[in-house]
Amino acid sequence: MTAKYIHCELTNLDIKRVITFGTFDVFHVGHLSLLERAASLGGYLAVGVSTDALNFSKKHRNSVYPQNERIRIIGALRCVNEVFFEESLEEKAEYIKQHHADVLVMGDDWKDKFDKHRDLCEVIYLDRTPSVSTTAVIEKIRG
Ligand code: C2G
Repeated sequence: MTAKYIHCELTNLDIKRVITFGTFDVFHVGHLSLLERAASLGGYLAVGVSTDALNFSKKHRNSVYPQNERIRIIGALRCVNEVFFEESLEEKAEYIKQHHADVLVMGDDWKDKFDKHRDLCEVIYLDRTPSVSTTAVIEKIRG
């Protein structure tokens, strides 16, 4: 079998594309568990990392790590295939289309919030890891 034939076969594989979004500030195992579980639902995971401006509008405080550091950390993960900046919560439909996503995955703290996108892709909410949060980590460091 020639290499070209093998390449052709691989490009024709129907790989399920997963997309998720988040700030991922002060990265912790709750974030990692979400991303690994999201990745396990398909063959390709694209992650929209919230810009500093979007994070501020969501959390009303600046992130500890700036956007360029947060996106670099997420992009280095074995379970992540692609990263991009999420500029707005309202652009989710565009991001889903741009990235040809078959599945949108979010933690269940967002349960029902993105059901309107079920016309574009499957929407799955995964259990949030209860024992850890960026806020708790920051408080712990502050002592
Ligand atoms: N998460 C989790 N367990 C935790 C903390 C976070 O499963 N202990 C999940 C969240 O549910 C979310 C993802 O990890 O799906 C990223 O969490 P955040 O960085 O807090 O992102 P968030 O502010 O929820 O931004 O467009 C959607 C937003 O950008 C999501």
